[in-house]
Amino acid sequence: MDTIAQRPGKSAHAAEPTDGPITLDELKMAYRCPGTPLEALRYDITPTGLHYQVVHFEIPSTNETDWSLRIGGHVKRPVSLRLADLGAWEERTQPVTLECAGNGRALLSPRPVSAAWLGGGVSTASWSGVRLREVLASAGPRDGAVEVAFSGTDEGIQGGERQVYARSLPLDVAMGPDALLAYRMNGEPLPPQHGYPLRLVVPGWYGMASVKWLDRIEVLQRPFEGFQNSVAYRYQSDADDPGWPVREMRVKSLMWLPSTVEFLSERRVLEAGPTTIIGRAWSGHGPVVKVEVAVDGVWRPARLHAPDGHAATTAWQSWSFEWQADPGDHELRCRATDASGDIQPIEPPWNYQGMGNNAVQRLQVEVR
Ligand SMILES: Nc1nc2c(c(=O)[nH]1)N[C@H]1C(S)=C(S)[C@@H](COP(=O)(O)O)O[C@H]1N2
Ligand SMILES: [Mo]
Repeated sequence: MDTIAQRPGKSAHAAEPTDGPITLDELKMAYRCPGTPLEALRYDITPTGLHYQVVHFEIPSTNETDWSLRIGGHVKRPVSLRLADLGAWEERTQPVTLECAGNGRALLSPRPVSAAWLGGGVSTASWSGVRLREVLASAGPRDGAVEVAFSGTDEGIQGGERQVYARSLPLDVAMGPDALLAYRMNGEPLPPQHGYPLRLVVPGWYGMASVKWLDRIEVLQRPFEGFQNSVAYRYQSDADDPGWPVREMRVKSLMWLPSTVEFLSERRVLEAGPTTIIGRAWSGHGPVVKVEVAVDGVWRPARLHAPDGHAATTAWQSWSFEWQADPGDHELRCRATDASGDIQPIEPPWNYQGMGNNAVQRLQVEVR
């Protein structure tokens, strides 16, 4: 198990959780980290410009001519690779659902002060690149290796600590079949905001693991103690609790339905009659096995669609629910269950940094 000690006196969030109004700092973070609009759930693969985005500091001006990927640490042969060198390995393309671990944070009470996500911090892209394990194997991790650390070219200050954005993975995950070193997103070179020229993509894990603007990989003999592992991204009960590391995505689902949306309030209005609610469901703990929809508190099974030509373990699954909408105000909710038996909670699970909120979505609609 991960036993990284939390650093005394350091906190990932600059302010205490609050029930007060959204602050100017949170508004700045919201522009830096835009979410996917709910109606983009119509797409199995989120169009690139609608994919949510997280940038901790600033988008670095990485330039492909100066860039290289260095792999070192506890390896037999340290290597340095240019983008063209990755052509030596077989290219793979796979759809991967990424969700920010802070998604849903602003729905918590009190609200941890950071990126004030509602529900839009989740999207699916088709990523192309080479398998991380094949590239790592060429450097040859030595006996005694336990973790692999990845760092980007972006640098900033968080918790008073100057740092480059860096995260680690346990060796078995890094050497697993799914992790990709990706150089294309939806068939195009990575856009600047999504990690150009190369990023890590770790299916099943919350988004913080998928390091963008990747230029360094280090194989380690002991657990990594970088800020983003040992201070940020932990399930903590309070500022002094070392907590537990945030890892795989908790089971979750979202829904959308055709309706007329009111400016500002996003209140939804639709005509009485048959209507199809559509949605997506995902989990980092095995495929989703069941989705249910509640209309005014009565749960009924939704239809879970077969994965669209891809493995249900790396990307979300689509589902639908036929609803006979009768006039009146209604509350719709949806919840998913995964293969491990985990089911979404009705009430948000609270923790100090607002991580992993997978509570059921609620949608208010007025049927006329
Ligand atoms: N180098 C670097 N990688 C990063 C981040 C970052 O700020 N810097 N943010 C992480 C977080 S918290 C998330 S949720 C995902 C988001 O990926 P996206 O912006 O491509 O959607 O990138 C991750 N990789
Ligand atoms: Mo994130």
